[in-house]
This record gives sequence, C-alpha cells and structure tokens, in this order.
Amino acid sequence: PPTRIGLAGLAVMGQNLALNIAEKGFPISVYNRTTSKVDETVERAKQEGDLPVYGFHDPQSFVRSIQKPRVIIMLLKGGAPVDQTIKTISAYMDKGDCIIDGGNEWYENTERREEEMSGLGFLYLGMGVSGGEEGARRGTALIPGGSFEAYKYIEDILLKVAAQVPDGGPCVTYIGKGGSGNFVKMVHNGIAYGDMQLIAEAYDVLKSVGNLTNQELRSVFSEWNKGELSSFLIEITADIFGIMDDKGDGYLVDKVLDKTGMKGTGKWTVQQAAELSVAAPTIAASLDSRFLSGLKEERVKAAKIFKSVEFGDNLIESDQTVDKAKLVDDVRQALYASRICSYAQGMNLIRAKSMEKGWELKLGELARIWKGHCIIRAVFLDRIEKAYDRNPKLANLVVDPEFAEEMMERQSAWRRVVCAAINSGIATPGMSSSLAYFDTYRRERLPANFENLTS
Ligand code: NBP
Repeated sequence: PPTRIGLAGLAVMGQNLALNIAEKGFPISVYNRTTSKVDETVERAKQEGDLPVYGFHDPQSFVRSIQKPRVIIMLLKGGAPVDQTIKTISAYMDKGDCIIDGGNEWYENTERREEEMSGLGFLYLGMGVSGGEEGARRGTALIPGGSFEAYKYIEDILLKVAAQVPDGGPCVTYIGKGGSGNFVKMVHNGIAYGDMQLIAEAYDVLKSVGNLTNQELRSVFSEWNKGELSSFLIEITADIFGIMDDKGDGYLVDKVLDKTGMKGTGKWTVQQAAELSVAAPTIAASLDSRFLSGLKEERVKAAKIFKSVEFGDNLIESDQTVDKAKLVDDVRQALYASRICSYAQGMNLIRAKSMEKGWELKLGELARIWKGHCIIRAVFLDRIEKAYDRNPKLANLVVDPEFAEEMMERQSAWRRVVCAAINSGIATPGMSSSLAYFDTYRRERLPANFENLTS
C-alpha cells in the first residue's frame, strides 16, 4: 500500500526525522541521492523496532510510492541541493502534491520556490526544524510557514512528531505565509548564538576573574539550572565541566581548541537586523566573537606582544581579591538580564520582518513552540510567552512589567560584572552590549541631538 509521506535527504537530520515519523505510526518512503544512506536508514528502522520505513534508490519509484496528494519533506543542505532535488522529484509529482523544505534555508529561496511550485500546481512549505539530531529523532520544535493548505494536510503528522511540552502542548503551529518558517528558524539560531556567547562569557568571568575550578563551575551551572536560568544550554554547560578527556589527564574543556566558526543563519540574522534597522547588538557581538576566535594564530602573537615588558601590564588589575560567592551571584544575574535583552532583540527583529511582509506572526506562539526540544529551550520562555499574551503589541520585552522589575533588580550586579571584566582585561562583548542596549533603550534623551547637529 502507498505510504503516508516521503522524505528526501538522509543525512543526520533526515534519517532521524524519518524514524521519528515512522515511530509515530505514519509509514514513510525515503530517498537520498547517495543510495547507501537509503539502505542505512532502512536498516536503522529495522533495528529500532521494525519501524515502517521504505527505502527507494530511484526518485520515480520513491515519489510513486506515496499516497496522493503526496507530501515530501526535504532535509538537505540549503541552496543548490534543494533546487536540484526539487527538479528531480517534481518530475514525478502530480498537481496538488506538496514539498516541504525542512532545512535551514534562506527565506527568499523558499518564497521563490513557493511561487515557482504554485505555478506548476504544487504546494510548498518552508519548515524550520530545531533540536539537531536528537530533536529530529525524539521530537522537536517545528516552525512551518507557507501554504496553509499544505500545513493542514500534514498537521496530524506534525502534531505527533513535534516535542510535547506538558503545559504547552505540541511544539508546532502554522506560523504564517511565505518564507516565515525559515525566517523565524534563522532568528532562533541567531538567538542561540547570543545565548552561547553569553554563557561562554559567564564561564570566562568565573574562571578568569573568580578563579573557579572546573568542579566549582560544574556545581555553579548545575545550581543555576534549577532556577530562573534553567535551560538546555545551561544544563549541557554544567555537564561539560565534568567531562575528562580521552587520555584521562585533564578536563576536556581545557583541551578543546578555542576557535569556532559559524554557519549561515547567525550571519543572516545580523544582516537582516541591519536591513530592517533593528538593533541586535548581542547577536552581532556573538558573531564578531566567533570571527575573532577564528584568528587563533594572530591572537597567540598579540598575546605575546601585550605581555611584553615594553607595554607592561599596568592597565589590568590582576591581583584584586575576589569574593567568589558574590561574583557567582552577580554573574547569574548579569547572565539572566543579558539573555532577556538578547531574546528581546530577536523578537523585535521577527516582528519588524512580519510587519514588512504582512506575515502576522504571533510572538507569544513562537515562544511557546521554542519550549520544545530546541537549543534555546528555557524556562523563561514560558514567561516570554505570557508577556506577549498579556500584550501582543509589547514594544520591547524589557518593558513588560514583570521583566522590567527583574531588569531593575539585576542591573547593579550586571554593572559590577561588566566592570570587573573590563578591569581584568576580560572581554564580555555579549553582556556589555546587552547592557548598552538596555541603557540606550531606557533613556529618554540620547546624544543623537549631537549627531543631528554635526551631520
Ligand atoms: P547536510 O546539511 O549535511 O546535507 C546533506 C544532505 O544534502 C545529504 O542528504 C546530501 O546527499 C544532500 N545533498 C547535497 Br550536500 N548536495 C546535494 C545535491 N546536489 N543533490 C541532492 N542532494 C544533495 O545534512 P544535515 O546536517 O542532516 O542537515 C539537513 C538540513 O537541516 C540542513 O539545511 C541543515 O542546515 C538543517 N539543520 C541541521 C541541524 C543539525 O544539527 N545538523 C539542525 C537543524 C537544522 P548525499 O548523501 O547524496 O551527499
């Protein structure tokens, strides 16, 4: 009998999502350009409980094996691979069939394809899939945008495949038209960049200013994960400090190269912020930090120059005595306030785009679906959801009455952390730019009058 749905692209994400869909009771046909991955997926399906996954080596029999109207999810590297795969599979599709791009795709590509597809009588959705490999397999946040008709046709599948949150239901909702699904997933990734940067800075301040050991860092982050900071990224950070390297001669965190790259979505988020004239300094700082981290060899040379006798070390207050418990509590508060500013930037970016494109996105609903198995899942998303439910037109998260009070309560600690870092020569670009964002936003009068007079 025909299967309910098809999936093309069986790398990490596709393979796991296919198994998840099959496990929820929907027979699925799978296809991949390199056919060995088809066999691999079918073999995994057998091993993981005889799941109804049917593999095909040629696109024609793959497409024809799916019940009509057909739905095919693609999980591919964005750009040309998506265009090529659409060409390959659409040759065998019939009018009314639907393609869903589940990859991290540039939203304008999705809009172009949706138009091309609709000209041929096909439906098209761009669906952000969060949560990586584990999320794809066990349930994740799904962010579909595009044809509503297509969404309705596969809603039953998506509701089951999405992560289920006890007080929030399935982490999926039709979010809006056009490329909105890809756009929101892009900003979600930008927010994740900001979060990772801020957490890395908290680690750096505690280690470099507070001299905390890995054991101490582990217990601090575990403790934080029980409170207002509770989130996936804080949880895995705590775990990381407990991992020893393979040879057993030290902690892994001290052995890993301090250099990171980036994929497209973080960069696109910052580019879009500039295009839309929306300030997103925390997310931009996270991207800049990644660029600078990549210059490892230059940094090694620069470190030697600035440690040399010629330049001295007198700018840095290196021998200050630190009250560890106080620093830990201050950093907790600084991290929380900085994260809220970063989420505020992401939300405002989404709203600006939604207004430009007429997508009518509901920010509270986005916070709700992000509570699922995605990288930015956090306990405070529940409160962000409520803030937007209270006031869908909320100009900025920081002025919601509850968040405003929290920002006020935390600002002294936040300033102390940024000052301590500056005095110790430790860069905290994320926390500093979140604070500058807050300090700029909350002031009635800014020195922009001066710029007006001089330009
Ligand atoms: P990749 O992004 O590594 O893409 C690999 C897939 O693209 C394979 O199926 C490969 O087929 C196919 N492909 C390529 Br490359 N060029 C092709 C072409 N010209 N024609 C047809 N197929 C082609 O896979 P992934 O890491 O599973 O990610 C899939 C999507 O999900 C991406 O958009 C990614 O950004 C997004 N995403 C990934 C994660 C994650 O944690 N990895 C998380 C969230 C979202 P082949 O086997 O024949 O080479």
